[in-house]
Amino acid sequence: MKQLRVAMIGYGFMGRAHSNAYKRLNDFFPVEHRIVLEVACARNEEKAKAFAAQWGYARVETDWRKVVADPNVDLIDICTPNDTHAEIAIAAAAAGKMILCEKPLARTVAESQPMVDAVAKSGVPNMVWFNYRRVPAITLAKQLIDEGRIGKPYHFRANFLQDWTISPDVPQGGAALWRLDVNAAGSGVTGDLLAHNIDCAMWLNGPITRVTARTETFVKERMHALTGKVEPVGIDDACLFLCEFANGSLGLFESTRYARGHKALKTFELNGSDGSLAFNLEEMEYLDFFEYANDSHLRGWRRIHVTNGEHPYMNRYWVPGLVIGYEHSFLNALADFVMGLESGNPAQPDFQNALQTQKVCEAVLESGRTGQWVATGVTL
Ligand code: SOE
Repeated sequence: MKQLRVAMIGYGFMGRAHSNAYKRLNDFFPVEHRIVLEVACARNEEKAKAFAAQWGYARVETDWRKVVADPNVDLIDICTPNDTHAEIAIAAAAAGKMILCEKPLARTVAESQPMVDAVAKSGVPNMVWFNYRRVPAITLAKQLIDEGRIGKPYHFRANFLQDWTISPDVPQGGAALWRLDVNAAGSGVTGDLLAHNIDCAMWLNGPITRVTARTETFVKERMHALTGKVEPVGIDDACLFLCEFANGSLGLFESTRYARGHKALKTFELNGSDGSLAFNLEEMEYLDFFEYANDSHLRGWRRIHVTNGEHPYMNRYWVPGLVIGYEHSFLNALADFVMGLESGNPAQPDFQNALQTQKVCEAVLESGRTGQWVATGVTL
């Protein structure tokens, strides 16, 4: 039995999602490593203490540099706002720690590349928490595509729609709303939401080569929670883009925080010569599949209830017909990471892979500014 001593940096929503995964890994997955919740780190000691007590971390720290230097820590989990990812990850790699980093990898490609270089130099295991790949229905979609059941892909379309920033009274910045502050987040829906869709899209359908985008900031000024002043909003509130994939198919993506009534409507559809696949996060236990090869009088969409033992990850959970949820996507991701350590076949997406998503995000934002098609430079 090996210990895997975890240092959690950050205590927000993602800190909770990841902590839940650490707590449950050894209950559900037969891995050799035993997770130890070693230390929770946050600048605010009271918040760190409350988080550690709630989730069962042994101790707290207020300085991430001490955590990175701590010989009793094996793995650094970066759950802090995007502007801090690079500095922490580069220091953690230099200290020889494994790194799990919340998405997106960083704010920009320029900030991400040194992170990729740092883990390459030190050779530490690393992964980015693009959790939706580990929703069993999406993993099943990947399996069906790899089995050749879709044929030649023609179209990939994806949405990620929310509505929580419509009110101009929502401030920007600070612990709760750093996602609205361009300095902390790097971008708006592109890095926060479309990054998930781009990661899944390139995993399922290969590299995105060119994009053309239209971004919009509907609320131009918001009070900044830290300064108390009304300041310009620098993030994209909405982003729509068209793209080309290296395999010749066309992509259509939309994301917004202004789709009244939608909280997290994340969907995708892939249409190929021999079939189509469709997924909707609001019904995440289902994958819809149209197979053209059936006898014509039987042709039609079928709903696969992705809960059988032979479906991805599901043999680790309950009995056929019983569902798992959002939190299990993080648990499945962690299991893949730890199994990757044990098998010597590292789990994806690692930093190098997540850099490719960052490149697409950056090309999308550039196109939003210039109105031109932009090549992504993705190398997968
Ligand atoms: C934003 O509301 C958010 O929490 C993202 O930051 C997550 O990555 C996404 O999965 C759900 O929405």
